[in-house]
Amino acid sequence: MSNEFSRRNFLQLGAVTAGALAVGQMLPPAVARAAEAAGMLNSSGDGYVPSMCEMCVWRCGLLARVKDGRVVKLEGNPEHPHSRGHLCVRGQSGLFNTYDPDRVLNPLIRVGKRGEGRFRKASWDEALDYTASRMLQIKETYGPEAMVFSSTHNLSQVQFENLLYAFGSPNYGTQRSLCFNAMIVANMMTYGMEEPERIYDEDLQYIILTGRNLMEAISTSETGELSAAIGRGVKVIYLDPRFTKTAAKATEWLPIKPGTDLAFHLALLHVIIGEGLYNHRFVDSYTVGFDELAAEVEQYTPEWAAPLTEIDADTIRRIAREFAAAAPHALAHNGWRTSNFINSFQTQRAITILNALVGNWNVTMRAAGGEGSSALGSIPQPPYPRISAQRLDHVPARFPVVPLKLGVFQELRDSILTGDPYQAHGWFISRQNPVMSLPDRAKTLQAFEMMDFIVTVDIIANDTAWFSDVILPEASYLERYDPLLPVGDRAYLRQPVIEPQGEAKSALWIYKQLGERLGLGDYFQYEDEEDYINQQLAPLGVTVDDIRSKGYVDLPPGEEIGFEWNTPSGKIELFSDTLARVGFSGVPVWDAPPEPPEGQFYLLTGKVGQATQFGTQNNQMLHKYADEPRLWFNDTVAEDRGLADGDWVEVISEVGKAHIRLRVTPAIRPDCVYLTPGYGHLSKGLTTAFGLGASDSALHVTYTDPISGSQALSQTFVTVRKV
Ligand SMILES: Nc1nc2c(c(=O)[nH]1)N[C@H]1C(S)=C(S)[C@@H](COP(=O)(O)OP(=O)(O)OC[C@H]3O[C@@H](n4cnc5c(=O)[nH]c(N)nc54)[C@H](O)[C@@H]3O)O[C@H]1N2
Ligand SMILES: Nc1nc2c(c(=O)[nH]1)N[C@H]1C(S)=C(S)[C@@H](COP(=O)(O)OP(=O)(O)OC[C@H]3O[C@@H](n4cnc5c(=O)[nH]c(N)nc54)[C@H](O)[C@@H]3O)O[C@H]1N2
Ligand code: SF4
Ligand SMILES: [Mo]
Repeated sequence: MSNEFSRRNFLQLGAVTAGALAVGQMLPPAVARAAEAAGMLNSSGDGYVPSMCEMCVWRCGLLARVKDGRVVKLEGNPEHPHSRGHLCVRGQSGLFNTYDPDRVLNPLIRVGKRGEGRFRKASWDEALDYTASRMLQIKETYGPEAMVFSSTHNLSQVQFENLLYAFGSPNYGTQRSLCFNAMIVANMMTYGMEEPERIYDEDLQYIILTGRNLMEAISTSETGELSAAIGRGVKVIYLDPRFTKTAAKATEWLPIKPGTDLAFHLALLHVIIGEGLYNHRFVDSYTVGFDELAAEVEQYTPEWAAPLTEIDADTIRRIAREFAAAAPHALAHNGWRTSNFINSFQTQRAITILNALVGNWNVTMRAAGGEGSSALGSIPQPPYPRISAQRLDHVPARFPVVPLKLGVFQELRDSILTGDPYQAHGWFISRQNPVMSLPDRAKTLQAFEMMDFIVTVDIIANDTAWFSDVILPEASYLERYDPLLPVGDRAYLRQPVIEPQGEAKSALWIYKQLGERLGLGDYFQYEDEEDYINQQLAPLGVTVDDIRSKGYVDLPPGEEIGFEWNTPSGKIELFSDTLARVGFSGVPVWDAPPEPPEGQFYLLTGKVGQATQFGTQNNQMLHKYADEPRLWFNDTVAEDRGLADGDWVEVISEVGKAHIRLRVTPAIRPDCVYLTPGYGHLSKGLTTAFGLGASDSALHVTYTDPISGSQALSQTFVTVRKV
């Protein structure tokens, strides 16, 4: 990364505070005791230990090479279906997260003002006693619902949820509404299941990727499958207003106008139905509502969609015919982070229905195989207290078809500010950086201001921890155990490759200790992490010591259960009565997204291969690989406006400003700009990342799809001016 960002000044500034946070760097390494006892490491700490990556939520299997008690290399475990012997660049860099000089290695209690970054070290006893007493104070004064909990998907989340449900709060914010609510709710309404499994087999011929940038927004196994498919000559149609690395590998890149993917897919449905190209047998046997769908899409001709999408009608018609001809060996990909516009649910519905119409089911898609988790033991616990308080995210009251599990996190944040239907007073956060990941950062910080107490569990002083009252340091994924992860017919183990540095502890330990102090000890009936895993393994007749060196245990084959569409009609619902009954259209309909006013641009976001979200920019190895974050700006527009590559500009939205340099490029539509997410950190405790780039979260206006509760990230419009 470029040094042009006078980082040095920031480093000096940050040194007092950030330096005080970390204490354990260069601690003498302690050989992981259990790995040594199992013979995987010798007494001087040399060997290999199998475990799982945690640099993103995909959790590939890894083999950690340990030398002199330090991790020196991470490799993909060939025995794990998510990695198949490979780790992506983030996975390979994971040891730099563990050995980050900015790691927080002691519990910290805030001493300065919020956001000032002044903390003092505390013992675990003090930090946990203090946290529990503040949480109990809030519970006694305002009720348990006044404590908000939030966390992003992780292996110990089951115990995080245990803590919050036992505490009695209905208020739980997860990344889901920031990420994939639209896709999940669309699949639920259509198929009665969350997400089908995609099959990239030898016969696959045709893929439509709608903003699914698999070459940069990586899931090692699926990215590998797509690469192999491309190698076999599979035709890939890729829709994205940006020319991404996936666009570069695709057969055709369609720089669609943002927010109009719905029009594109409605027109595909029009052609496929109008020309009778659908799979009649499949539609007759497995779907309901074909007539209603056909009546609705009759109006959505390719000629109608062309001016909206800026893709010509002949191209749309040709793609519809090619897709139908390739079916059932064709796949319309649902995408992952599908939260672009308030019409994202309708877009997702149109995509799911497209797959059903041509009968791709069981060929390129199948019901996600039930993981053999039911074969694992669970930890005994009493029933949870009944919760009568409404949820601050207004699910289900304002979002009748959003499952409780998904929720609407950005709405929860907004209700903290409005106090509707009641005022929240405390926030418990784990493995999440909502200060950066929620849209409109200033609003999130205002919500923090309303809090009497904030506690964050993290491995570094991320931006959220920086504004917290207590930071509880988790041991990194190479230093700890987590609950077993069932994938297919095996359950995989995360185990310590090295002993935790400093005073860092596993989340399993932290939640139990806190639970006991909150009077909820009965909900945490495990002695320690190994006992937890042994209780999970008990029905299989093995212990953690038996599975360490392989890193997994085989699960008994699950009972063959016939698959049924879990919808009210028991069929694929092209028309959904559930939607119609709560006042939404039962079939997908065109819903025009707002467009930027004259002179403004769509602000696009999107992952880069070298970073995960808002949590890895401080990793010193990834930092070396990362491009300097700049604002992508169309070359012809730049010329018109007299702007040049490298110019500093001010980007202004309705809610925030950013100061950033331009990357002038033909790789983006003239009406869009793009900013890499994950930069512009506020925490000076991140000495590598602080001072780099600008935050798109500070610019994002909060818009929510009224059906799925997904945030709408491409719906923010900005002006750009030279400074
Ligand atoms: N390296 C890396 N890999 C990751 C992650 C990471 O942080 N880093 N995160 C993981 C997670 S949590 C997720 S959810 C997935 C996300 O994976 P993807 O769903 O692929 O998501 P993004 O990269 O966020 O966005 C994809 C593209 O959408 C485009 N886009 C924006 N608006 C529109 C629009 O209106 N129409 C169309 N067609 N395209 C549009 C953007 O230009 C961007 O290139 O990636 C996962 N994999
Ligand atoms: N502007 C913008 N906003 C977005 C997106 C975008 O592309 N652009 N993407 C959206 C998407 S798809 C998602 S999924 C969300 C993600 O939103 P978040 O989940 O809030 O973001 P992350 O950066 O993944 O936060 C993970 C946090 O976990 C910490 N961490 C890492 N390892 C450990 C560990 O072992 N233990 C603990 N306790 N903590 C650990 C990291 O330091 C980091 O602070 O953001 C959404 N928001
Ligand atoms: S995709 Fe990369 S970062 Fe994510 S778990 Fe796999 S190796 Fe780790
Ligand atoms: Mo995500």
